[in-house]
Amino acid sequence: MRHTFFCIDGHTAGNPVRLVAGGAPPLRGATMSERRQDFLARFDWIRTGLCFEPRGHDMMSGGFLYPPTLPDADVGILFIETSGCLPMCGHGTIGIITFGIEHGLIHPAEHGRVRAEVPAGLVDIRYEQKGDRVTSVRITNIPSYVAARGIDVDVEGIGPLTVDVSYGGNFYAIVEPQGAYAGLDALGAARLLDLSPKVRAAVREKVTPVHPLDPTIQGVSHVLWTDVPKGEGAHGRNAVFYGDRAIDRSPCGTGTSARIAHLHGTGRLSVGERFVHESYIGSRFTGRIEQEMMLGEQPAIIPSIEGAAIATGLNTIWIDQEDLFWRGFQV
Ligand code: PYC
Repeated sequence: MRHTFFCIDGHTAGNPVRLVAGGAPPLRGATMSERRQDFLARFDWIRTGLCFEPRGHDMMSGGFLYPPTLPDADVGILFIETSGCLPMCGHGTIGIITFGIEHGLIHPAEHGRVRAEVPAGLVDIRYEQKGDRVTSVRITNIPSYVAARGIDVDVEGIGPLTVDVSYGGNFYAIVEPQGAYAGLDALGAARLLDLSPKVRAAVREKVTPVHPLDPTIQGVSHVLWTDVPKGEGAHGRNAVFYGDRAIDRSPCGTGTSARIAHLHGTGRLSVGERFVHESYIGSRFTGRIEQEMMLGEQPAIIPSIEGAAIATGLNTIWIDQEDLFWRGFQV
């Protein structure tokens, strides 16, 4: 049996976004969070088939559009990537909104504004358009907060590290320069890829953060290595590790949100301040703290992140069950 998926491929700040415009499976669930669980239980082969080799690669990510379940949302988004279905993905949202508006797949009630229901909550998005091009997308993200501080780990290959955990739509272990970690360039991509899963595993042994309002969102999934910026006008640089072998080519939207919450929580960034974040390859997102708030008992902030995406082409992808690798593979 052959399944057909009509995709718009592109990238946000260098990281891939595959918007699956045709072929989304019907999902059960009263919220996008419940639909995410349903997709993972019944249709995960679509994610692995579209994201893993031979149709994807280690960094592949994207998403599907659904009618929202919330009355004040314009669209629902389900994210897919190599590690699973993220509760929220910033670079993915920037790409999906850009391609969705440019190709007439999203019909917002108000021009220049999309309210998107993602599994982690409702995000308010403003976009700028010149002609048929969306040139910029700003996401007012879900509440972000510091989940744990001062976790000591001893990681083979780099030694002792003290890390914090912060939430920006996913839970991040945040590693600042210290001890044997002298910055991104001193380490290099190959060592980052080798060390990050070990850091993540060591942090997971010590702490399992659980979202205060949605217990299906739990556990450290990403590692964010921080550094001083390279370019003029930037305030920080990062490498975000996700999945099993990926370093985000973009500055990572949820990672930037988590980092902003972390800087705020440690007294280094105030409400209203901008934070220009550079990725490993030098692309940028501009973050800002919009407001402080409480998430249940948890002090949190609302961050915004702004960036741009560009489509690279249309892609009709077949997943044919006659194909030995119809579910995809990772080496
Ligand atoms: O932009 O939020 C993001 C993201 C998560 C994983 C890769 N990118």
